[in-house]
Order: sequence, then C-alpha cells, then structure tokens
Amino acid sequence: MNALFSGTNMQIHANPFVFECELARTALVIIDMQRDFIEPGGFGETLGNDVSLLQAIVPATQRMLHAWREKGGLVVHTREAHRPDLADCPPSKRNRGNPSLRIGDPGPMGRILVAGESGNQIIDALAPIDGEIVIDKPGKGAFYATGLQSLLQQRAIRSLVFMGVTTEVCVQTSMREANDRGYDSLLLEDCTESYFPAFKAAALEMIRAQGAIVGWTAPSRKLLAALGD
Ligand code: C5J
Repeated sequence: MNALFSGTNMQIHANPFVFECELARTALVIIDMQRDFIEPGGFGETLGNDVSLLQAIVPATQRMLHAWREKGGLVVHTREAHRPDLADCPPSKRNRGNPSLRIGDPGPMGRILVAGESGNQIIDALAPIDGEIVIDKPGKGAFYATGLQSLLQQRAIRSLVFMGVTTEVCVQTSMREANDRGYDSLLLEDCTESYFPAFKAAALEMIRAQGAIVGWTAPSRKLLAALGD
C-alpha cells in the first residue's frame, strides 16, 4: 500500500520518511510552468537550454493537477514575471544571462519574462482555472515580494506540495523560503525538472537530506494513491 487516506488526512510514503498532511490545510504550488521556460523562443532557450527536457513532465504534472482539483484542494500557480517598466528587475539580474536577449527585450513570444506577454503565460495544459491563485513573482522564490504568505495564512494552509520548474532554481528557492516560514513541503519528483539532470538529482538529495532539512520528495503516484486516484 502506497499511502493511507482517511477523510482529509493523508500519509504519503515519501523520502526520507512519511509526509503527513491534511488536504484542507495543504496547497498544491505549481512553480513557473510558463511558455518562457518550456517552449522554444522563451527565457529558458535564450540562456542556451534544451527546453524539451522540461516538456517531458507536463503529462504527469497535468494528471496531478486534475486529481488535486477533483478533491477540491487549493491550487497556487506562480509565474516569474517582471513589470513592463522593469522596476522590479534589478540590473544585477538583467545583466546576467544572454547579453543579446535580456529580460525585457523583445523575443519570439513577446518581451522576455515580462508580465502580460504571451511567453510569460502558463502553458495551456496547466492553465489556471477560476478560483486558483496566480502569483507573479519578480524573484526566484515564490514568497519574495509577493502576497503568497498572507494568502496561505488567510486559508490556514500548513503544508505545501510543489511541482514545476526548474528544480534547483525557482522550485528549490521557494521550498527553502517555505521551510523558513514554517511550512512542511513535499516535492513531486516526476513533476519537476531542470535543464541539467545532474542539478535535479542533486537538488532532490539536498532537499530531503539530514532528516528532511528542507522538505520531502516522492513520486507523484504516492500522492495520487493517497488521494484515492
Ligand atoms: C529560472 C525558474 N531557472 N523558474 N527560473 O531562471 O527556475
């Protein structure tokens, strides 16, 4: 048996040990599943990355999202997005990366990493629906300079389940921010990806090492089983 589901309490067989949470007190947080990272012509590709690696997690991520919605769980989507005037993009961030196609420059899907541009949207397969929270974040972490913490507090959320990209950058940063704010976090291993497979493997190890020093990891099938799917 992969997991136990009794009422709203779940025990998910995760690493390094069982992750316990209550559905009504848990949010599914989907980090930056945006065209800018996943499709050709966006920010990810401007940095020289092979975006097809990230596309591979879309089916598992979509399945998890649908199962979570079926149970009525809270869903939070994030987008790495800067204001059109780039007032929230420090030069130290803009000046790194690809010097001929920087954040805010016009690219094939509109201005790179700018809110409202078509490249900045969440991919169709995972598009938010009414009632779901969408957070635009100027940093790598989902809590920095956003209203996420107060939105979670208003809903008495205590645990977070993470999916999204990229594992060692925005996902791991967000999990570390969550950890410091007192949340228990689980990362679904087959619903997160990096442009660098070795970085993903290392990030998963770092997160769950030392008795879940940042959080837990598990394959999505363990959570699906806990949801009775
Ligand atoms: C990056 C992200 N990799 N969403 N952003 O710059 O991980």
